[in-house]
Amino acid sequence: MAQPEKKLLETLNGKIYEHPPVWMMRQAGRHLPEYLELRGRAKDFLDFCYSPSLATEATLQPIRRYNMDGAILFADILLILDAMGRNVRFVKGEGPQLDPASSAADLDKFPLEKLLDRMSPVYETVSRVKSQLAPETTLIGFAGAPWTVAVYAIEGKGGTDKSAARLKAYQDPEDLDAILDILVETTAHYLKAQADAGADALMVFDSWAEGLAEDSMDRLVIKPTQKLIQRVRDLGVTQPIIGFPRGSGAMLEPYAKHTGVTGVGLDTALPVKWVHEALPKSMPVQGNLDPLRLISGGDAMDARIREIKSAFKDRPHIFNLGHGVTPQTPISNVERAVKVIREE
Ligand code: 1CP
Repeated sequence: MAQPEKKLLETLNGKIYEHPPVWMMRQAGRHLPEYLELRGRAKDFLDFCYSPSLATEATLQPIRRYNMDGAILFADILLILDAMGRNVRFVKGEGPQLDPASSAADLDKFPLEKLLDRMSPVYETVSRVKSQLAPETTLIGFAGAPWTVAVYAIEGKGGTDKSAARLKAYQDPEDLDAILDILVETTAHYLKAQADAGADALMVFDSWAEGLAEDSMDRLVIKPTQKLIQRVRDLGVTQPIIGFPRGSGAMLEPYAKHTGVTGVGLDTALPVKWVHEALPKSMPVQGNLDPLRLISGGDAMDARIREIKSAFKDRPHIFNLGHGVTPQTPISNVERAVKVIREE
């Protein structure tokens, strides 16, 4: 018997559906009571990510509840910095903290094989999830983009205005470039390991692409992403890759054209009609419902979902949010959104 199609994967391969496939960033996590229960079983968040049994279960929870078209590997973009020896801590209520890297040498302490081996529980999670997913569900592996991971490495924490990293890019450009190069190489191998373990598609999160000057966007986001995608392809990976340069604004256009990504994630602020005009007509897009719409729900949420669907009806489109599901989101609104997207 023929396998049922993976709608999400087919969309990345260029297919257009009347009702787009759907998944949501942070679909696993704190808005789900079953996640909170599971989370309590691990010593800390890193242990949780490095436990294939817990991470597999967290990946599958939103699939069981919502029957999403895509499952995203449960892990974190900061694991790679922990593997590099930056001692990543997730402090309750304060977000991630780590030992800041003062130069590229701080990120170059261990041989690549050792780093990749440290992250091997992640590949084990990918292969366990893959064996338990229905054949029509697409499994998405991911990593942080070089710039976003560099921001965490330099600042030593999240939620900043990124000025230390942006200033370093101006004042110490050679060292910043060396940091990005180390991250390109490590991340390429990390993504390849996820692809080899069974990921159907890959996503590169550039969560801190916002607020960069045009020349900085080119140098810190577009060029390193282009290098990363090229390196992943050189390693033999054929899976489609979604790039998500959050906050790129009009620089989405050169990002989409020059990085080599298969499709792009759209943040909430991007005007959908502009996106449709600016990007090549065959390029898949994913996004951009405001996550807060899922808290408020109601007819206004339904209407906005239909507007986004309609704007992208003539191109490959994966329905998603402009950023992650927030902890306050009522489950009933996520259920409702999925129904509206599928016109059920
Ligand atoms: O249990 C908890 O309280 C931890 C909350 C949490 C979760 C559920 C963190 C800490 N990470 C994750 C999982 C995660 N992170 C996933 C898989 C789950 C899913 O999406 O369903 C993914 C894809 C990520 C990626 C990630 N981590 C990004 C990129 C996406 C984005 O949100 O822009 C970023 C920036 C991170 C760093 C991070 N990890 C955790 C937090 C709270 C943050 C952001 C901190 C900051 O503001 O800097």
